[in-house]
Amino acid sequence: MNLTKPLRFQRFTLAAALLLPAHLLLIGQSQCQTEDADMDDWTTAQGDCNDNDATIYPNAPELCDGLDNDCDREVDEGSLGTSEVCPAADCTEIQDANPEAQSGPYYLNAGVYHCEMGLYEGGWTLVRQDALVYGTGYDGTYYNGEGILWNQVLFQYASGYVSAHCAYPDSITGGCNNLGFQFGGESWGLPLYWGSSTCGLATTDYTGATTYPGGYDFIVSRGDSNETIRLGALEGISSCTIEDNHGEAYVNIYVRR
Ligand SMILES: [Ca+2]
Ligand SMILES: [Ca+2]
Ligand SMILES: [Ca+2]
Ligand SMILES: [Ca+2]
Repeated sequence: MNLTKPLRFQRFTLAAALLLPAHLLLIGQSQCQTEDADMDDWTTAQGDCNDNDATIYPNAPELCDGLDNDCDREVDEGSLGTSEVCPAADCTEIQDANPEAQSGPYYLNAGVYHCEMGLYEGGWTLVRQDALVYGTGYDGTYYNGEGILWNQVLFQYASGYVSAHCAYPDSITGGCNNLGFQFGGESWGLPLYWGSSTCGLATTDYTGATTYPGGYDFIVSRGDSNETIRLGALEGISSCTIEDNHGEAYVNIYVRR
């Protein structure tokens, strides 16, 4: 019987005794009784399903690398969009694949985007932060130029106000608002509660497809689309009475499926 313990065992035991609670110390002792080739503190007998790769062991973080890191026989589960190795189409796909995914930046096919997972059931891809709205015209930028597929757009109030007959945000739930939007080549659209003059501007009525989930935010729904999105103050766009159209507001624009 060999009473001399291997040096590695002695070092581990000393470190473990200083750092680990007793039950973990016992685990450490048992694992050192067999080989741990990749030094990830798990032996094959303990469940290391690849003892030649230290990123692979039971309960390891599941990396986006084409491998089953946590040894549960599923490859890359819950890691979609966490690396440029496996980009997602959009934030809706990430949330579908991992309902626990948190808000933050993710890798999409179109680049790195902020995904909003907690707001209004989540799955939102931010296609523009702080889009400018002003009363005497419109920002010429078409957002979602990358063509991310959507069937809902969230216009989230960020800051400021703009006046074009009625002021946004103060009047948005009170019978009128001055915001309009344009999807692709469509006419400018009207959300619910539109009450001010459009001055003959060609418009598409989205009254039945507009919801107000809270505050001054509003969601517009329609069929699947990858169209661009533009936002403006309709009275200013149609140049009917621009003298009173003062102010600037900023709106975040999100899409989801
Ligand atoms: Ca190992
Ligand atoms: Ca391993
Ligand atoms: Ca896995
Ligand atoms: Ca993996």
